[in-house]
Amino acid sequence: MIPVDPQRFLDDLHHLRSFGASGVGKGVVRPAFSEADIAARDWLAGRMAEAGLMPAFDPVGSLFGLAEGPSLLLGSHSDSQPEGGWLDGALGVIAALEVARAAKEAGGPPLSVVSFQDEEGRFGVTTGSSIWGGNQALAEADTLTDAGGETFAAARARMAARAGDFVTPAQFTGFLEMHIEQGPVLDSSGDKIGVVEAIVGIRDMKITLTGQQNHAGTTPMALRRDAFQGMAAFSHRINDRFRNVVTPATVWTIGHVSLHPNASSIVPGRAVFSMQWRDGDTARLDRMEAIIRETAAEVAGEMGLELGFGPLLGLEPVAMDARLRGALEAGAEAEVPGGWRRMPSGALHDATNVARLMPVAMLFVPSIGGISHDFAEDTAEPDLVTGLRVLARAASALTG
Ligand code: HGY
Ligand code: MN
Ligand code: MN
Repeated sequence: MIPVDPQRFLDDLHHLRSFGASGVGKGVVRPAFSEADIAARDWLAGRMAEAGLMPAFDPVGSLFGLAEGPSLLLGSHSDSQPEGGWLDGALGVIAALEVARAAKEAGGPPLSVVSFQDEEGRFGVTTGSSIWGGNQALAEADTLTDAGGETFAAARARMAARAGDFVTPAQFTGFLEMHIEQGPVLDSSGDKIGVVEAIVGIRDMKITLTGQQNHAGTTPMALRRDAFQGMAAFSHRINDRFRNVVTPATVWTIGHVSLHPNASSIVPGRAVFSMQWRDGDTARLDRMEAIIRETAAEVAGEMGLELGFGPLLGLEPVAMDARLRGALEAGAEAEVPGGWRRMPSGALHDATNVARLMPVAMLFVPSIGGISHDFAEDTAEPDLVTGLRVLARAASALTG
């Protein structure tokens, strides 16, 4: 097995947390292209070079540490949610760095490392790997905006001085991504490792309802065209309309809302909100889209509101590669006999996009309390090290 150094791995993981450390628990604020994100990527590039890997930034800010010749690729992302945990993405990047570094020191197999950019979707959905994997054209992605109205093109221009060409995928024989589970399954079962069978699909779009901005004291209820009331009615109605279509595993979220002008004494004239839905079945995702569009049109019609839909972003459900998955399963059984399980992923990951280019597989470590996308996200350190060892075993087996 590749002789990984758990202490060096943990030290690097804690160091990465210092970029954008929130001051609340172990949380981080390191959204894509923020100062903290770019500083973290510069530090990572240095660590890659020290490990004997060649650092290479691509035009969208994803950072690769390349081994010479054909290699197995390991990694994840180092950007965070606006309020993020210290392990989401970071764990897979630093575990990859440690396994590749240890392999190099031991004269072992060539392993490359990646930290994809904007996995957390400040601009799109897993933007950096989505472009690299060919799910989305760069020109199209450049027009995407974040919640503050900045374009992806303007954001990536901040890293232009570092950027080379896109890295050629053909040099990689496959991709392994280690990640925190971000849900309650392993924490409640007591298993130490989850080997992912498939990653769900996702759809995401902005919806805009426009009414009439007006005085909140003088405008009679019957005469109002209130954009917030429209959004609230849509949200309520959609839960009912989905009832016969969804399974207990289907999820949908209105997570970002922008009301205009957002003042107590003004009937809101405009509501822009995100509508996101996820499921393992493409046909169900499509049925849900139709219901969303119909219900929004119905509510807008009844309440005298104008309706607009933003671009529909999406990723299809993806099954993991049997051979790579088998290597992770064998590694898990060797490290924690009987203490691991196969499971689906309800979170999205860069692996979904990379699967368009090469075989991919993923492993999870437990999330304490099942909490993620929150400063409180955490995993017990011995569990982090178990994950590192399983990754190292799988990387050895696949390159031996
Ligand atoms: O939202 C997700 O599933 C991922 O964390 N980007
Ligand atoms: Mn992640
Ligand atoms: Mn995340």
